[in-house]
Amino acid sequence: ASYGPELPVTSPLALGPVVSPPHTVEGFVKEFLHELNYGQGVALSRSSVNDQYLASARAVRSYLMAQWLETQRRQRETQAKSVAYLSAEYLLGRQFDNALLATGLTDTVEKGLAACGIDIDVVRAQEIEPGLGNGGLGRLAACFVDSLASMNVSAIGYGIRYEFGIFRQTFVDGRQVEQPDTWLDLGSPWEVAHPENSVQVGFGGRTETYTDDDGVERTRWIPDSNVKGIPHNYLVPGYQNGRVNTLRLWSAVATQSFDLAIFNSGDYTAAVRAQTFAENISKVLYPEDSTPQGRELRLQQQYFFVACSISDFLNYVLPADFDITKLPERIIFQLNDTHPVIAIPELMRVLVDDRGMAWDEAWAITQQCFAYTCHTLLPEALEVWPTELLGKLLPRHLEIIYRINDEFLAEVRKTFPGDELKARNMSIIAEYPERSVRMAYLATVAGAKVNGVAELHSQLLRDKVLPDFSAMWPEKFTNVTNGVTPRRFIKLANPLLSTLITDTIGVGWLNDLERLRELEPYAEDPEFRASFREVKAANKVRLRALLEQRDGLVLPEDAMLDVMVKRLHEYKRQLLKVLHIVALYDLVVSGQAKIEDITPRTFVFGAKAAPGYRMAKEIIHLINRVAETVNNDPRVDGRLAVAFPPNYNVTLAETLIPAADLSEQISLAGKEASGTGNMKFALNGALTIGTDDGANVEIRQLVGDDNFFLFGLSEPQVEELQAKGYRPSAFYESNESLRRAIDLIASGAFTGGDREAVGPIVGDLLYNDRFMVLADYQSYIEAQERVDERYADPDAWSRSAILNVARSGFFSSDRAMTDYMDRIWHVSPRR
Ligand code: B1H
Repeated sequence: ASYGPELPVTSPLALGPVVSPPHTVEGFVKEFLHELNYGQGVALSRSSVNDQYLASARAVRSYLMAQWLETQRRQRETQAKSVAYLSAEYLLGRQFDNALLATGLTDTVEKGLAACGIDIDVVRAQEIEPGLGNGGLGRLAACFVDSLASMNVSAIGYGIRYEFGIFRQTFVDGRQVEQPDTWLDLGSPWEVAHPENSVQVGFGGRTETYTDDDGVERTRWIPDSNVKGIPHNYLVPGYQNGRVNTLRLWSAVATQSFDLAIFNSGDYTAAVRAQTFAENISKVLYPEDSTPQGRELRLQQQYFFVACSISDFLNYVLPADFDITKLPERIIFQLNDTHPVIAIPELMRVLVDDRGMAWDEAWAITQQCFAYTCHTLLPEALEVWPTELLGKLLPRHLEIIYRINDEFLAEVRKTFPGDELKARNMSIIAEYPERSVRMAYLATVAGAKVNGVAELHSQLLRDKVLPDFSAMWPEKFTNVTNGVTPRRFIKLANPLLSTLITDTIGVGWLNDLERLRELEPYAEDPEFRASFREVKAANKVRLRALLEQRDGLVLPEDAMLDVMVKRLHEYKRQLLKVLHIVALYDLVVSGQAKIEDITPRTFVFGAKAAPGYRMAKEIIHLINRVAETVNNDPRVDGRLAVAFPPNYNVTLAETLIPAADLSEQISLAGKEASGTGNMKFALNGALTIGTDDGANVEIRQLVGDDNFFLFGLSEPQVEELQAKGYRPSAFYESNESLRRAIDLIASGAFTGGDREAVGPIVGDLLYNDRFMVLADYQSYIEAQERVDERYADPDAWSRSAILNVARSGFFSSDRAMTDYMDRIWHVSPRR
């Protein structure tokens, strides 16, 4: 067995390596029919599309299995240092095409299915993507595990198998309505569950001290309830390199022992309630992005998955005779934001309480086994847990955190003698407004390294969020700029561009993305530019067809495609985009501009709002109302159009991004940690209009100022304006176009005369405007005029677009993984 205790193989029939089915059309068809007939239990002639999808997926999976088993065998043999990525989210996207690409089976399977009378596209469309993440943070985790496998790095991803992923978004009268994401309903062919390798995790109860057999005083935790974590393995194939890594996601179920105790007490309903308590833990993904909910269930989720993961790694992945004092030579746990930070006291608890290690030795080990990535700058997004809640749910962990803090504060007082304020500011425990644990501080104290996700973000993290820590431990802080996987976001998403690239520079660029540089000279080649434009045009045709079939949306032909897709958040400033659209609309309907003088543009939005985020939902409503009005106004004549397809997800992104001309990355400077959509657009030949924020800064530096439309305040200018007192109404009063746009919205022109419906938005813009939409308005409009000018010259535009592709190779997640390996993990790829 690959996972769990090994079996002695007694029969010669069972000896020898596991072999994959032959990579031929016949080989696949045989495997497929086997899965269909014996797995699904249907004849081909009677099979449903779902049967066909499940059987194809399982057939494809069986090609990966031998490699997966071999990857693990080698790992057991070499015991190389591994990376364990701990993340509460993995926004994987569809698996089918990715598995085909990794195995090189795309054509074989297409032909095999065709031989059975099945259209592969129909099968593809049957897959519901596992939406086990909210946005950039979850998608980043998915890109990273892809890159680790593709670079032949020994790595394992740990997370939660949510029964319901990110909600399905629908619009009712323009307002967001959430539907549960029932992604598991029709079967989940990509996972392998191992209930026999389940892990038990405790909650609640109390701690007690006792004297062990050697007369040593020890502490133990006596939980008052527990749940069982069942691992579900997902295969993470490297890109055509024979490695298949593991993503292990945990689902929670009730334990028998716990239930039995209650059953025996005769309280049936209490027993069922216990069952519900357990199963709730992995029930649903919290749909907040960038602002955590301090709910008890969320802390339960966090502890549940990290406790399962640490136990799994120590007890199943490591050999039974492993010398635990050597743990740092074998593993580094990378903490994806603070969500898994409770793993730090958990490892301490396991080492000290369960394994009898001395505190100081355990702490020295723990400090080498964790590294922490911060993904935010917004103060409200930094997770804190009230000590009352933490102590109730995890009493032993709270004690451990207190001791870590005591020893840390002693160190602070030694480093900054007499500075009690410093000690209070740096304390892991905050006293106001409520005694609570600052998870980012805990991660910084315990972690070997702390990194931000783009240069600007890492700098602000050091200077603004954790200045005292970076003064105390400057060498702890580093940057790793995010990246995206070119396999999914170029090769799979944009096959036409991929073919053009390969035809031009040859193969090999997909796992050596800096090679896109070789395209640079072709920016001057009229023939190449024409081919490049053809690719873009074909991708637009593909998008039009999809949106028509998916949502009944009919996009105009031959317009600039101006795209803003990301979570709905005030700091990302979808409202600034709305103001631009409204201003253009106003120019037309007021007769200030002739419609023929307006560059035809189709604006596409994609955005989910956290269900409890009122303002975000109001903004969604406004966008839908503006879309309705603009699209149906005969004076506009279809030259401006707004499309807001519901339920933006990875699958839609893969068709939308390759079709885009213009990428909107317009957050207020200093608020977007990095962004990763920005990278996907640049790599697919869209030009960016953006602020100097997050990774935009690096995109602009790489592609060049001429090929990037920069606008807006810089981060220091934002600070300055804030300090001297920002008055949004001053901008409203002094800028006519802005005033007209806001007045038009306020008049109810887009809401059928209903002014109340837009009251909250207008009021906030004029009297609060925390993210300085009005301050950046003029600069944004001027940048959009530069966009129109460039677009009017197709050769100039294509030249810039090609240079965006050629110069964005840096944003491969392979490069990000190399940076993590060099700066943080100190592991290297296998040969
Ligand atoms: C990012 C989150 C996030 N930053 C809390 N923070 C969550 C915070 O469920 N929660 O409570 C969920 C997600 N997500 C994003 O991370 C940043 O906003 C992006 O700028 C960045 O590109 C991305 C990946 O680093």
